[in-house]
Amino acid sequence: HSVKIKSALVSVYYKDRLKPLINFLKAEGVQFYSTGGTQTFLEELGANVTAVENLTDYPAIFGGRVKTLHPKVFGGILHRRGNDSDKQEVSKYEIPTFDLVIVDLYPFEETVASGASEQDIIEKIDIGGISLIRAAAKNFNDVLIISSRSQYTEVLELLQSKSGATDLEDRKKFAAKAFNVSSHYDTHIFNYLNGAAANEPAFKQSIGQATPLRYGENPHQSATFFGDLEALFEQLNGKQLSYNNLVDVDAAVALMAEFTDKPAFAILKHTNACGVAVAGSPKEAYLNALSCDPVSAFGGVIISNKAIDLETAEELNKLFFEVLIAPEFAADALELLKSKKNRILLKQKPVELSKKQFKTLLNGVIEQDKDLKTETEADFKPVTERQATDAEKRALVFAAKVCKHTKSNTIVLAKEDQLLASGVGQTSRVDALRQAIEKARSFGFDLNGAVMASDAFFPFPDCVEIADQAGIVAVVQPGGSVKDQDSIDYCNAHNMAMVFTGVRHFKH
Ligand code: 93A
Repeated sequence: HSVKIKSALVSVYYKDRLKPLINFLKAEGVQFYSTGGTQTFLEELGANVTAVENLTDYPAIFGGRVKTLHPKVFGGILHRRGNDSDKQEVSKYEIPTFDLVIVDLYPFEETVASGASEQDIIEKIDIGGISLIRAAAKNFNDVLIISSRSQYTEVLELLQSKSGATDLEDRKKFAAKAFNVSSHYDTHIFNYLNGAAANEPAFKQSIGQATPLRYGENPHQSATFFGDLEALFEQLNGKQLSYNNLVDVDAAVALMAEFTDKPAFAILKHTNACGVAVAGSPKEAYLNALSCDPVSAFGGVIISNKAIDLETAEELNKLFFEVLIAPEFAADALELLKSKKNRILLKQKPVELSKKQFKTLLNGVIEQDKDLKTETEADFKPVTERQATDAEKRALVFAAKVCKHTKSNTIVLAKEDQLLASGVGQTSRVDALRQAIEKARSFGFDLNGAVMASDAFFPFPDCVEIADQAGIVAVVQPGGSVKDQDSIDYCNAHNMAMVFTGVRHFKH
């Protein structure tokens, strides 16, 4: 049966993102009940709110440890709407009726991860909130439960489509999600108290809430995302991220983490950069990144390490792209970029990412540390007679950073602070180099004076030879081949500078 929402009990830890949903419910004339901090937030939005304390005639006590744990609150959730004796008790004890319960639990897991003291961690074991979730989920026959901030957008869309009402099927679906939330929550508490968190594989720890995706890598593949995207990004515009978007966003964020200083832009397609540049301003960085390969940039995922200002937004607005990620968007820039409804705009939060990565294979999972090693000029070991100039060294550092985030085998060609071209995912390094040279030329780049980075050593001197013939003057590579000397000899005979890093960066 359909239930039109007339009243809602709201108690949430993270308040941001709740605004659109509250505004909708407010317009539907919903009466709100709420706990302290949430009440203040709702009142600021102009909602009509009754404090839980006024409902129960009881203050929050013991520093908030007991605030919603009261028969009037739980009775308001759990009474059976169609049951005559329940109805009598409801009127006898003056119990309200809640059609909707919204809870976002104390962040237990995050508090553990932050290295907080045991006392702080224990205070983050949510008791009232988890009970509200369980109660409302149990009574899905009459009540809709929203058990995490990650569900707000989905619920808003649902309620909008049904004029503020829900069907039994919807409520049951959200009840199942609620027990997913509560069971994960308790598992984390168990792990913490059991001292097991440290030994647990990262892939098990990271399995967060499940969000169904429209489809996987291709439309015939079904897919689910496990995790909390909203902890990392605030989505300011656009449709739900697809499987491929998520993969590219992950690659973009990892690449851009290499560029923290001057304004930088990267454009990615299928996890590889087709444009990267560092410059004096975001606009310049964007235009330089775009000029690398404006053909591939179409439909790409773009990332900036600085706020998007209006002049940059005006340039971006000319391109069809899927996703734009930035730490901040100026109000006027955001307004302009929002003109395309499907464009995904993500404001990246300054949250640390997991240092582990894993994938399935052979019916198992492999887990490894992420490749977080970045070479600087100090790591360069000169191996040729001619030393790289300062400008060449800067370009080599830049090229090595991009190379590290490009699929193997790869060769990356760069000049100063701009990617010229790369050869990606080739079965031989020579093929990667040839692809890069040809690609750079096809976009009108002059390779004279350019530098090259290789993700792994050169087994033969053929790469430096081809590079030299194309005009490339400096090379960075890990070294370590039995035939290193052949490549070094070739460089010495042709006035090329080469440095070794000793660090291989395969990426598959
Ligand atoms: O300490 S609690 O377990 N005791 C409670 O009775 C209780 N009721 C709701 N924490 C409780 N909550 C939690 O408070 C909610 O899960 C939510 O995370 C938070 C909202 O508090 P406020 O509205 O004061 O910011």
